[in-house]
Amino acid sequence: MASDLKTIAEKVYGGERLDVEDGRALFASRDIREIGRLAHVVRQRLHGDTTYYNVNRHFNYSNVCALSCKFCDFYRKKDQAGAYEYSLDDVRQQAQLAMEAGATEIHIVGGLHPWLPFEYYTDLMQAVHEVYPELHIKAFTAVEIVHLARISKRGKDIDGVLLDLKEAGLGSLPGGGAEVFDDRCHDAAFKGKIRSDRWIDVHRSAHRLGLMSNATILYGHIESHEDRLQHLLMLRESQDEAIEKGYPARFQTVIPLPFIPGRSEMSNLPGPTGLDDLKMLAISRLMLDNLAHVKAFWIMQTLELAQLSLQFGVDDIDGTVVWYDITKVKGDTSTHQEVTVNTLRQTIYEAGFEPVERDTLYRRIERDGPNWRLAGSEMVGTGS
Ligand code: V47
Repeated sequence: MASDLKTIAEKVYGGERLDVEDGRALFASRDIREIGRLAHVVRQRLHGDTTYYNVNRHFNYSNVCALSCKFCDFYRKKDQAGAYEYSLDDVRQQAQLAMEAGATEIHIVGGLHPWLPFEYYTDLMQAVHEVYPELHIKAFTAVEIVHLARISKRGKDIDGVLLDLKEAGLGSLPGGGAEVFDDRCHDAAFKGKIRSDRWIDVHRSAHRLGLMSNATILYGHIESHEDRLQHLLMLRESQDEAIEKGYPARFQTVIPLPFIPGRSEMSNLPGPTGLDDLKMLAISRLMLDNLAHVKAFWIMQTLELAQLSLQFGVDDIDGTVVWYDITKVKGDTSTHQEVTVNTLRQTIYEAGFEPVERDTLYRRIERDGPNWRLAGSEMVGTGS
């Protein structure tokens, strides 16, 4: 029997898991207020008024990519205008800047570079770690990890790659590269990328090896509501497995990413509307009962919508970011996309919530300018 929002509300109040029919009913419903209200019930139960942000940096080591995904506006082919790859000295400089600013996290991803050797990636981790050991390195999507396994001369498997990176300083995996798990979408928009089973395999390995990770879904392009729902259910199933098997790590956060047409090959598509953004965030909160956090990535959803989304199930609006090269909103071509801590806090306060600075693992941070510490421990004296 098809579900309606009344049945779903009863389940939400009773703390019961929503099933696939409930998910279909949520996507089919036009009652955005009720969907938002229910997601808010779950969010309040889990986090009260707490809303997380962090002081972070993004670093894209290279935009050169062997793939040519149609939705992607970031990749360049080698020798194409605008193609770049950063040296280890550039990386050290980034780590130094992150240290001076008192960042707690650096998020490092790049294209599938055709000739950089495996050692570049471990050296990259080590370079950051040597300059600023307190900085949490969240790096490499599952797609990059599979690429590293392919290029490693000694034929490393996924576990081997993750262990080497971990030893070199890797702290956790970001959620990128998942796109939409559906095969039809895969073949039409990101053929050549790993499929859903491989993406989940990599995260399973990370969780087994004690590396926390995040999960994304790229929505608002050629996928259907059913594709979005199946994607969320696959993530939920994978998290169930991590919990049941007692893996030391799991998915922390889901980050629904709205498709930004930019100058991609799919720039003829409009991308999702604000209403769709709110609905997607709220449904993610409702369906993913075993993931602790839902993040609106303000770079993509905009800070204005991220603020509103706090009433729609979201408890995290990401961080200060500073430089971001993968998507640019408002037709801008600059990679400088930064908000200050004051703006993030003000945005959260104004929406009626309590801003809490977190580290990558959602531990509270106490801060005095660029100097910070995990709540209750020694101050990290990083600022200049
Ligand atoms: O993997 C690429 C997506 C992802 C476009 O784990 C696009 O904390 C929209 O994963 N429009 C990278 N999205 C971003 C990402 C992320 C961001 C913030 C936090 C975390 C985290 C992860 O961006 C890519 C891809 O799925 N992407 N092109 C586009 N045109």
